Amino acid sequence: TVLSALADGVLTLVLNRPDKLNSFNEEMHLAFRAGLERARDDAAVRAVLITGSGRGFCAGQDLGDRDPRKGGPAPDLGRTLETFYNPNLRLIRDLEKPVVCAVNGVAAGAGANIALACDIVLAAKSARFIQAFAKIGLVPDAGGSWSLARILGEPRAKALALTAEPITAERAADWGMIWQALDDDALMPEAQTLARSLAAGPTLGLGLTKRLIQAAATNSLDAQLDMERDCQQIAGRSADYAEGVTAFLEKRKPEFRGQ
Ligand code: LHQ
Repeated sequence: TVLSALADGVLTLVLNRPDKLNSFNEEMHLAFRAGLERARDDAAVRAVLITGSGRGFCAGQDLGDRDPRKGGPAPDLGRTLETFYNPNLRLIRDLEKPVVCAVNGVAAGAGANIALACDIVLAAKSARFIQAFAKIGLVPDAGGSWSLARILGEPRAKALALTAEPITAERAADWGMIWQALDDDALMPEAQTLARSLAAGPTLGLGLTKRLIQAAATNSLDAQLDMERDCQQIAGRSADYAEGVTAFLEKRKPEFRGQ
């Protein structure tokens, strides 16, 4: 349910249930988690690229999994989030390596919010982002209530979440929800080039950069200045910093090893 391949330091994870628009069932949650854990644990992985197979990116939870017409007690969705979604969201955010998301088609519900949790999001112009939850009586999850409010502010976050209206990739880019909307056939080549170039970068420094920018949301300037000091101290001792400066002085391209 998730295709995984490592090449040029990029671990590509492809959500792969195309006939269900790559919606999540338990098996796909666990396969996605295994991919993200590999990204964390395998030093050969220096960037991650997440995308979907077929015409969709991800339609959120597989709604066929819990058919209310079959009767039985109401499901405990809090438990579903705690068991399946939240660990994966935390793995993406805590990973000290860049995560690129190539949104190749519709991203709905938790599928949209998993995309928004990634570090650099590219989307095909034909893709749509839908906070589908309101249509089925749920609340935004997979970090969406947090990321939308933070990225967009209350007016747009509330309108998207309360109406479940789709927005285009171009509008998402205009609003700062994603980095770029690209022509459909340019999406994967551009995403791969970006992921490869990040994977060839100073991984330790990039990981610390991600940590700093994420911490800024809750830090005071004072706390952030302290954190920058501490991170720069670590970065300054890295082999990649020495290589970066040496390459600059020698007027050549640096060869970073990610250390
Ligand atoms: C699907 C799905 C789907 C199953 C398309 N499930 N089959 C967390 C905690 C626990 C539980 C609940 O949820 C959550 C978080 C969430 O993510 S809640 C939000 C769940 N997602 C949605 O509500 C989106 C449902 N899907 C749609 O609204 C549409 O499919 C969209 C707008 C994404 C795409 O529309 P179309 O391009 O018109 O495609 P389609 O609707 O024809 O879908 C194609 C096929 O994929 C179709 O199957 P079929 O056998 O008829 O060809 C759909 O039934 C299936 N599919 N989403 N979430």
